Amino acid sequence: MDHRPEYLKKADALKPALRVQRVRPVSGLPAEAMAEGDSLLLDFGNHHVGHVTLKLNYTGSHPDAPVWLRLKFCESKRELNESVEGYKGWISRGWIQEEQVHVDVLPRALSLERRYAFRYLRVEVLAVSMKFRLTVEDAWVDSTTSADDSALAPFSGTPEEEAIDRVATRTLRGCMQDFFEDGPKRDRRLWLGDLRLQALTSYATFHGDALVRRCLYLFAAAANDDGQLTACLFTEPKLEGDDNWMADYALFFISTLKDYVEHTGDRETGRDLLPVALRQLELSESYFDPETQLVRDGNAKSLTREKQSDGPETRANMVDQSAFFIDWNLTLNKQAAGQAVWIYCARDALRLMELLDEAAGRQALEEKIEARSAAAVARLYDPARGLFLSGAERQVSWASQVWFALADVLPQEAARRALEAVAKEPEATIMVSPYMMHHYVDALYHVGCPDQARRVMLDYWGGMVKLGADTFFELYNPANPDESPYGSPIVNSYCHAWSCTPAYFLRGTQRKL
Ligand code: RAM
Repeated sequence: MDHRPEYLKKADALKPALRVQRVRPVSGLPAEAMAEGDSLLLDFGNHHVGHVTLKLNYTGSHPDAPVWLRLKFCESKRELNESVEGYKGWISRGWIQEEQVHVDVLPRALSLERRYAFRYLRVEVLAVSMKFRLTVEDAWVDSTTSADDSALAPFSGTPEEEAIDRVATRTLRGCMQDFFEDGPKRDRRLWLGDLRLQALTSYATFHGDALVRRCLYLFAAAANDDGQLTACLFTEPKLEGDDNWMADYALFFISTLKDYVEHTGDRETGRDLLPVALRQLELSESYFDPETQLVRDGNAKSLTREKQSDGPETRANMVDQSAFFIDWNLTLNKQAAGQAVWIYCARDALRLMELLDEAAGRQALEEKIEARSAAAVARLYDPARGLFLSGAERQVSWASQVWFALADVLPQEAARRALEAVAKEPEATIMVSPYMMHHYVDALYHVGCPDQARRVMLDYWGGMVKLGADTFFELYNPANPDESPYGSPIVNSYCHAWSCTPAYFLRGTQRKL
């Protein structure tokens, strides 16, 4: 029987009402009347997600020609200096928050149809006639979120910690709309990998349990005919899974459901969705070589850019259906980390079955975990170097060590040594996203290094705070803050779901309770 329509009904019933707050700029108004070529910068004081209205009027003679405006919405100040013209990256320039509008009649309250994610708005006058000047009398954003601010307990720590917590919770708040968006600027989609981290952070902050439940049902409803979960989905104009499959993201449905049941005690939802979760494990069998019990090598090809004959690198290859995502580092070999992610999620499946008193299949799964852990130690681990190596080229990466630490494959002491050893390998393939950094911090806690975990978190996320972040970015490489896997930072998202987790760590909720 196809349960998807039923799942969709449940998801729809959980659609939240958005909370709206009208916010006006903290600087920029009142402003001088503007002639052609003039511009005005409005600063709304913090990051907002919402709809904007500008109250426009004029001075001088009755307008004898339309006003032509360019409006540029920016999440971070640095975006103000980036230009759309030079953009040649492979993600659509449609995401760039820039508009040109003509206003025929003044006065007018110009309400823009799109929702924007921004703090700064630059209003540039491309044209007014010489007979009048444009005035901006008022401006506001109807800022929306489904997060319940009253559920957020005050947090006290050092000033550094408090600043990080403030930015982290603001990030999650901005992403909490009809569902957990990955980024309210881009891609405005529900991604499974992001959802897992948003859910964990939400339990420690806004307590958006119903929103987590809704998102689990959305994924279940958007599965393909084979039961496979997509990496991300669209809800408009109607629910549809993206044709983008990631092995790790599908498996994280298990962990997200396990965390949800563990946190809420909602066994009914757990039982309802358990078959969807276990189906991901069944489907994941195709990633393994039955001989070696290892994830097949070759996943490094996933998400790499394909060079097109007619020009620069322009598009991502997301075609390999067995691809693990792991991180945005395009040179990362994913075999070892993929193996560890599978073990991690399979362990979560066991825990979920335990929570739901589901005995069937538990022993067989335990045996599989044993076999695949043993295969990893025998074939991927180099005891002399104390490191896991990945793929035919025996690549040393941070991601491999981090995920094997989280997967509990080695005794704690050896897992800790692997994390220490990789730090001494200058050639090791690095982590590039806050998503991967989250797992590094989590791994440090997990192997019993809370001080170092805290330090890494404060340095990394604190680095973004020092750059002036109101919300945490999708990508941040301290050594090169301009880095983007998309060809230019102009399409980067500066309020991004998977970056919100310092609030989860700071507020003391650990993955394994
Ligand atoms: C990017 C988005 C999203 C993430 C995927 C894998 O496209 O930022 O949040 O989950 O990568």
